[in-house]
Amino acid sequence: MSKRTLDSFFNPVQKKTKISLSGSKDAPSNHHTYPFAIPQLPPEITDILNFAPEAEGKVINDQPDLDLLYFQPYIPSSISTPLFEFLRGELFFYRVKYKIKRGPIETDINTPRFTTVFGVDETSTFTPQGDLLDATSNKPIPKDRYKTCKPRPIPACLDLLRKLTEAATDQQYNFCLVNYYASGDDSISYHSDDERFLGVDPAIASFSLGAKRDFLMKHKPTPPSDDKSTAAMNSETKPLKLPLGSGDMVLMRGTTQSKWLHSIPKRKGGESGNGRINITFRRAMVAGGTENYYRYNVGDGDVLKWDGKKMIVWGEKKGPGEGVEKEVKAEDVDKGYAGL
Ligand SMILES: O=C(O)CCC(=O)C(=O)O
Repeated sequence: MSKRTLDSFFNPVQKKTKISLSGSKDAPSNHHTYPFAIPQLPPEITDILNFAPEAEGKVINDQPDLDLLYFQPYIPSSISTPLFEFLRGELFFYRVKYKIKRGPIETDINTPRFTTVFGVDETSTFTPQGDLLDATSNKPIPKDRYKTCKPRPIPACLDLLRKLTEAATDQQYNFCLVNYYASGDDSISYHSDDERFLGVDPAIASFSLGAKRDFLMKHKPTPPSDDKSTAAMNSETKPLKLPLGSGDMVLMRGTTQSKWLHSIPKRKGGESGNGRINITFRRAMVAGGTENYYRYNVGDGDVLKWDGKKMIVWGEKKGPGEGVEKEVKAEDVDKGYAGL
């Protein structure tokens, strides 16, 4: 039996499912927490997206504790650029700043990429009108459930991809995080998405659109032991490198988050200056997860929007059609990822 057939046998999660959702004739997605409405995907994109994944996922589990399903690509190649352009042009983003305290030392962090987030943990659900209900009682949530953030529903343009991904991966997701790396100066440091609010061994589906960027992975340090494979992991071996192209998707599952770290390092030259979008779907279990995601991906700074050439501060218009106040450059220093 070929490797591919064996993989499909042991990982019977790659289903081609057609989910019909409305196209651009419907109203844009809006919510009282959105700075502006987000249009529906045009039918030219949805019609083809419905047939994702384009390629069969390849299992990568030949290293200790690693379990990936790598789709090259997942999003059909004919629509990966239009989808990238659509999301960059229509979503609102943030450049989040925050402080972290390690012992007595407080450090200012400038997140070295643009971020945005949608969704709510599984203790709450949105009604079609966008009101939050308790997931168990179906009654309005207590006023103090979310103290530091206002959760907002996933807009239709990302919810279609979420539903397709749920069907293809046999997982459920209630959060969508979006990163925009404007240039090779934007990055995400080595970290793992192993927060307790995601539960044990979370599955995270991670999509790439736009410029190709390297996704590096390395095993977390393990306690000293005589075991040769452990010693090999601890020595500075070369990281695993996945050169993620437009439309690719990596499903990280099993012990990948608890045992491995991943990053998108800064890069000079190449196509990174054309911009890259990353979309991750995850499932948060408790309200603390919702607070965390909004704190580190929305924060309390300006709303930013793509003006066709660059990200600008949105909402400081001087007159009709004039929105340019201040260009936001990728100039921040990567002081480390502290996405807890
Ligand atoms: O941009 C990527 O591919 C990785 C994003 C990531 O690691 C994260 O959002 O936690």
